[in-house]
Amino acid sequence: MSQSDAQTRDRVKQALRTQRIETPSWAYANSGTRFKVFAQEGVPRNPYEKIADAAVVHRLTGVAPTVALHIPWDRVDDYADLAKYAADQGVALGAINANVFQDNDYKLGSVTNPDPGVRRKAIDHLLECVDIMDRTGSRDLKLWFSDGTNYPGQDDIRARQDRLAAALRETYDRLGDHQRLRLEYKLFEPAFYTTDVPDWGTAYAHCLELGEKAQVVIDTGHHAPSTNIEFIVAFLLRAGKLGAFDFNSRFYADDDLMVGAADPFQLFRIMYEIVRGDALRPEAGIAFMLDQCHNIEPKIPAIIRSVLNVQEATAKALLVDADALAAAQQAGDVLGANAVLMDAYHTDVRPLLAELRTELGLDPDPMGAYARSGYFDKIRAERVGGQQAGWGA
Ligand code: RM4
Ligand code: MN
Repeated sequence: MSQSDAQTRDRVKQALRTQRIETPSWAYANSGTRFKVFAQEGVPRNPYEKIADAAVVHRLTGVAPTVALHIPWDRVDDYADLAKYAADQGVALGAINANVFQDNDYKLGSVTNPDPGVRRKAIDHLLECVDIMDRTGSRDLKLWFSDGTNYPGQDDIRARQDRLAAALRETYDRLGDHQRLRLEYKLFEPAFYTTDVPDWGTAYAHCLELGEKAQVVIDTGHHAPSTNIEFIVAFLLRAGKLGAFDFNSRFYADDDLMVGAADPFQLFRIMYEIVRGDALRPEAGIAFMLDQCHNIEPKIPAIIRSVLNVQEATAKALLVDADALAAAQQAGDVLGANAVLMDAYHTDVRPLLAELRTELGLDPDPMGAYARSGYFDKIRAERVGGQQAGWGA
């Protein structure tokens, strides 16, 4: 290995040491499609057991120290106690995800509903989520709205934007100094004609109007086919308005498959823009979260695999030779510039990541370590009786 190779490895490993990936409580629970939820053995029955599983992922990967909660799925009487339990397990509570999409009252929308009483109920839930953040010490309130309409003429598109803006303003004004509002968009579903926050432009415009503490969430599964997501990353980072990722993979729509499974090259291109924008460091304030469902595969190893996929894409992005790339771009060397990027993408970074884990005192092979740990046999034996957690639980 030449001296510059050794320097590159050190630089890449140093950056990877600072990387943090947040796992979602709901990914540990049962999930499915609208056709069937296939129950699995050993699945958590309450938020405490979800946190125990998340702690296992962190212990094995070393880079997943926080767990996102979903309210009301993770509602408990004593959030301080839940936060303490998490700390005892070696993790912390992360983003609080509001849920204004699973109540009969929300049939025609939540914060954009034509009925002011329903809007009040929805906004009160968002404010309750900020109260919970005060108790859990969470920094981020993540908002996704299923609001929209199914038929032309069903409701006034413009009035719904006014209602959305008013709800966001009231919620934003309730945030503490260190709290932030993250607004997520999604192209369609469950509404099929109009969606009130369908794209990054809409989310960006609302966040701009709200102020500094409001930023956009990119859920990688929430775009039309062929959308250039790395362009959105570059644009929002430049504007200081990229707040978070919900990582997952899609083949068709909002599939929620493991990140990096459908298109590892896209994940690399996204992570390259993150590296280019110097946004990997935790101080840059971007929350890198997973938002996935493991319907047919075992959940904990799937989450470990997802964390490793993000890590591998990041390592490759860090390997891009920035000087060579800039020189080729300046010289108008189209093929040369492309080759610099592809060289990094084609590098097998798994040995480097194994080396990094060994240096951190971890098993170099987290998937194998999980299989050998006996944890699954333990939870399968212990978690009998009670109600397994899942959507709506
Ligand atoms: C939505 C969106 C949100 C997630 C819910 C469960 O489609 O992606 O982030 O909280 O699903
Ligand atoms: Mn999401």
